[in-house]
Amino acid sequence: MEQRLVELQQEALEGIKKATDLKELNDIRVSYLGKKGPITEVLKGMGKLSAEERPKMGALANEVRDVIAQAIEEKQSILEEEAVAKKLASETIDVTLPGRQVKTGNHHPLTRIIEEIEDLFIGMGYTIAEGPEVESDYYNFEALNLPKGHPARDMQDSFYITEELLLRTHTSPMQARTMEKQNGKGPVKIICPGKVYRRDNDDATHSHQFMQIEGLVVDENIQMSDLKGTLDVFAKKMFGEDREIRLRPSFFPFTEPSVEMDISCKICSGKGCNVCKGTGWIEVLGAGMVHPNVLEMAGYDSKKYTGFAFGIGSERIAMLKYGIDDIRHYYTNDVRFLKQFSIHE
Ligand code: 2NM
Repeated sequence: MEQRLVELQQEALEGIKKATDLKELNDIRVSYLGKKGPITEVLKGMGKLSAEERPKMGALANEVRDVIAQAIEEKQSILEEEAVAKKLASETIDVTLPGRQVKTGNHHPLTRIIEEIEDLFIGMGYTIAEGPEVESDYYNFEALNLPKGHPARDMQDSFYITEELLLRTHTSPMQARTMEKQNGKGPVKIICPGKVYRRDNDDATHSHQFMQIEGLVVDENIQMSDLKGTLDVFAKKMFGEDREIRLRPSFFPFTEPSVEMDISCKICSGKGCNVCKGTGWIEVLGAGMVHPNVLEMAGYDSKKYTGFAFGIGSERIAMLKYGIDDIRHYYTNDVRFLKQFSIHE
């Protein structure tokens, strides 16, 4: 019996030593230490032993069981540690690997120009006023000194929705609305950016929908020199400090006098080239002193208040600044075009 117990201990210890995973180890525990295991079996035969031998054999059987249990416990913690180490190794992250590149978009060139112009005027104390693209005939024309029958209101030139409603042909209606809200008092200093619509056949320089930024300053003692100084700041900030401006007489129904502003050609510095068509000057925008009729219709006393206004075509400014040769590039969204204005990579 003693011999059998020693053999069992040896067998068990060997099995434990060879076990490679926790399941195998548990099987060993069940088969040696379980109720139906060989040790229990040996103890059942103790009845045949003498009274002196019985306690000795009992003590030995307990010892064997304890040795096996102890060995299983030790092996178990080793296998558990190994399992954790293996899991950690398999989950290791190489923090030195370069990350996957995230593709980012960027602002559209027109958006960039508009925001740049907005910032420039905000810096001079202007606020931004935005309004509806579907306008009434009154604000789009009447309030801007374009009475019924005026040639610029021709059905051929505007997108009418009803007799009284149309897609605005400029952002000036927003300026008429802003002036009107003042109840004939106080200064106005705003820019109105936004989409405008004209019935035109689209080509390299025309689009039936485009973006405008119009400016308006109304106060006591506003003069032509204020307009010229403002436009000079705009031209230099937009196109470079070495640019010069010139104002040519022009005509708009809502301003008197009216002017068009040119900037000196950056390409040839005034000598004449194909960009400025040999003149040395490039037309940039229209402007003028707000017509007394416009001020009066908005509720201002035109003897007390004067003002200047200007209209900037956003597409044209961006075309000049970035050297874009076809207005349609803005709207067709070819990524090869858009990518050239990316601030990334
Ligand atoms: C231009 C040229 C000249 C203009 C006038 C007004 C208003 F509402 F005050 F009468 N807003 N914008 C104006 C003047 C616009 O665009 C070429």
